[in-house]
Amino acid sequence: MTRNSILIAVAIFGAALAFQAGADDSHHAASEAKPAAAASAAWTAGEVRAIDMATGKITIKHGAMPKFDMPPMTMAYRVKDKAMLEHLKPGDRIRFDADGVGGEFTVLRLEKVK
Ligand SMILES: [Cu+2]
Repeated sequence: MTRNSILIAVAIFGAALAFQAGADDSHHAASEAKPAAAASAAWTAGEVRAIDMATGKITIKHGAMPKFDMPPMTMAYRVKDKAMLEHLKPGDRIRFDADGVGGEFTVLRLEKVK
């Protein structure tokens, strides 16, 4: 190795380290943003219209969901876990939090409301 090629190698290594540090910083920022996003997760009020245990879907007549730009409507959601559908029946009042998972609106949390 010539002296010049060593200098170039050191420069490339330095640039790689700087790049990694930059990537690390953005990862750190993203993980810091998570608690805030979780805290702002909003419950949406709804009423159960139909339950499909076989497909793991629930049809909900729900209020406006600003996060999806959705007006009040009745629609089917996938549920994160089919067990969430146990003890639910049409007519039950609920509140829920949903998100887009794999391109489908998916209920992540759900509670009965009295
Ligand atoms: Cu909707």
